[in-house]
Amino acid sequence: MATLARKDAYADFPVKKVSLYFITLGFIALSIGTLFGPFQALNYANLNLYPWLQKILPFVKSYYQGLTLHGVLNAIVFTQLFAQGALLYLQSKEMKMLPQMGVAWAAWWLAFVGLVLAAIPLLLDDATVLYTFYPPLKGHPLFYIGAALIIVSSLVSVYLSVELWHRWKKQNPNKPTPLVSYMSVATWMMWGVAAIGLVIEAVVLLIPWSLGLLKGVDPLLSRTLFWWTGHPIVYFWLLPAYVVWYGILPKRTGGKLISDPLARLVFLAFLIFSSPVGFHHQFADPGIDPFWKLVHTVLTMMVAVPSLVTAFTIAASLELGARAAGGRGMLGWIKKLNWKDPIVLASTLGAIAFIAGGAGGIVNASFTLDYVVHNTTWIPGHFHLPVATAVTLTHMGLAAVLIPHLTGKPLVGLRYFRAGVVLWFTGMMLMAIGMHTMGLLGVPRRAWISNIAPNLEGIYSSSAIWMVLNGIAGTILLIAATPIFYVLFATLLQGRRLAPEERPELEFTEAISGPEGRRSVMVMDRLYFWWATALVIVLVVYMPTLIRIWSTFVSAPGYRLW
Ligand code: HAS
Ligand code: CU
Repeated sequence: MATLARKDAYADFPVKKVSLYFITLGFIALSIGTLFGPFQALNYANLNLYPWLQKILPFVKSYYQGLTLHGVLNAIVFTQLFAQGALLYLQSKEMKMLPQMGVAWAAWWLAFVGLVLAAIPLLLDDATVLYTFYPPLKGHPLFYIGAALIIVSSLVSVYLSVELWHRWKKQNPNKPTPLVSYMSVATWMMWGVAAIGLVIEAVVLLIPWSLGLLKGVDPLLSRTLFWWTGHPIVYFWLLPAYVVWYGILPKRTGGKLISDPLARLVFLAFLIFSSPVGFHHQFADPGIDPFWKLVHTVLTMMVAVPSLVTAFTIAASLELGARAAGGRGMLGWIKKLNWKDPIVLASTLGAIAFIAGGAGGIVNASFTLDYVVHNTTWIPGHFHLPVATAVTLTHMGLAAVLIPHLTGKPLVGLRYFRAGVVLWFTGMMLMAIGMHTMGLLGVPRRAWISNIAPNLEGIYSSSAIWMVLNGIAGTILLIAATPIFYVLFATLLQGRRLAPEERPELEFTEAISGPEGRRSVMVMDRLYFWWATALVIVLVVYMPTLIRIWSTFVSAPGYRLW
């Protein structure tokens, strides 16, 4: 083992350093956000530990403040920063080209400053508005300004990815974009269309309102702009994990991707159909024409199709590798997957959780069924499967390989990491069972129920057992998080570095059916055209409703409830 001077560590490929900075900042956010999770699970086990938490962390004033920190740091900040770091590196590595490095660092600084600005009011209980920041709940201007800077940073990442692709295309005019880069560019282009709603909401409504320049804002208009971004943001979280499932996972278990063009089609479908679906979060909102709710429902069902395709192709790729390693039987091959590999373990467990998470999503997307579960704990039960299990586990698994790969520092404590991953999966599955069932029994989401016990006797008696399960799951998750974060941060902070030839490689999957010589692949490669198509569709399904709501602008003043 050789010790290299720090300054030499990234000299071979400087994008490694900026990617590492994004990923590290993301994990710092996640480790803080995760801390509040068990307290929320225990709230739903009717244990109010907030007075006790206040003694250790005096700035925490309520369940709602903890929930805001949890949602913002985990769901919004961690996922975005990880995508910015990982996708930038994977695309640059595959294209063997550097992105515009100064711009990449500018994106990191924008995200960092945005995070610090938003964190101040969050920690001071001055922006307890939950991660959806629905008006008329009103937060401190710094929160909205910080959040806007974080979004601007993500848009700089859109530019970085597209610019790099554009340069590569100029140098390789008749070649199809390599697969991982294709998936990465499509993801960023999708986000480029998706983010517009939130940008308008922040710049035109929330920031001027919080600064006192606007007397009030229209809650329905704000919610509609929010969900323009709020649904596709979940695919912005998911697609970097899909990049790993398609581009890296099969390789690490000895398999191959079944079809390269099909993987492209999946990402193209996400580019086109991710955004025009936001009304499925607003089925219960008055003031939106049922016709448009129906259109968004149909498109929601369409956007589930690429995930169904993914389920079958990724399972087939895994089976291929496991059978090649001697796996037999209808399900017996599963034992032969390379479970010791952190990417395989974490991503496959995450994908298994997503089978249930996806099924729940389709229930939510069905207009009439959604009325039963809307605003109950069913909804957090649903989304912890895709985002907190499938996406977060995949990112953790990738980080366990990527951090040593980028830094040259050997992973510390792989066995602890694996144990943490299995416990994380177990805890999330148990919590999902508890929350889905409690939701069906009518327990509301986002409620400090352990603090308002006397009013909820009926709910307690019918769902007591599920509440206990929730508490147990939250405790398991606290135990799970400890070794995972310990291993990742101990790896980062150690002084040892491997010699370049000893560093772990990160190889991309090969496909059985490749892209060569296929006209369909070249058609799919016209990404500017598909990007414009995505924008047109989203304008068609949003503009009639937005214009109508705008024309009857209701000016609501701000409220602070907690
Ligand atoms: Fe959702 C609410 C509908 C996917 C996240 N969702 C939410 C919220 C979040 C969220 C955060 O229609 C709450 C927002 C809030 O705070 O109010 N969701 C869907 C639908 C899908 C879906 C139709 N959601 C996601 C993903 C998320 C996410 C992904 C995060 C990353 N969701 C809704 C609706 C609501 C909603 C309504 C509003 C409800 C309400 O009332 O408020 C679909 O895209 C899902 C398609 C997925 C599949 C599963 C495919 C399975 C795969 C794994 C295969 C396994 C393998 C392993 C390969 C069809 C790909 C094999 C291994 C072996 C060893 C065998
Ligand atoms: Cu959605």
